Amino acid sequence: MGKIEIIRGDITNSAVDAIVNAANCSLLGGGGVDGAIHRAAGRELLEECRTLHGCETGKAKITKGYKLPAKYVIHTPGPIWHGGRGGEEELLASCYRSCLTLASENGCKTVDFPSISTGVYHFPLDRATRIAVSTIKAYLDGHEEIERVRMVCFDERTREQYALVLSEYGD
Ligand code: AR6
Repeated sequence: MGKIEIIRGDITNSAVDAIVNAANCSLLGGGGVDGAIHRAAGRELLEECRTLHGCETGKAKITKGYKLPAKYVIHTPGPIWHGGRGGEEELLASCYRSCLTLASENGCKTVDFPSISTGVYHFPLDRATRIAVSTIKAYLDGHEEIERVRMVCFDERTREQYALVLSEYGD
């Protein structure tokens, strides 16, 4: 209970054990939160990412945080929304589970997520928020090692939607 928090902010300012990057399968940077994370972390992040040889949608890979206040960056390519019949919902849930599993394996107690896939990848926000909150909650139930997970929302519409969904759980 109460281990999930919703805040409005820029995830590049998060001083936590791990921040999550809504990446693409190349892991070589892009726009949105991915571009912001690479700019703030510096060139060494891109150099480490080049050694990872990409990542499949729904999976995740971890790097150091370099110039970021966060110790690690967990990179996950979310699904591109194509109408929902291509397994997008299960792939989005898999992103959250894969990131949290890597966080646990690397001793991370505090993890901050952006709203994966709801920007350039156009996943409908109402569906994405429900998948994010339910998947994080289910993971935390069996994993006491993670002390706090925050959804860091860049805009007010996104913050309001996550807050609404979390309130439906009574949190
Ligand atoms: N901190 C927190 N959230 C942010 C920040 C930030 N600094 N900047 C943007 N957001 P998006 P996607 C929010 O498009 O839909 C990239 O080019 C943003 O407002 O960044 O998963 C990648 O390389 C939105 O709510 O990610 C991929 O090609 C959320 O982060 C592609 O975009 C996600 O928006 C991934 O698309």
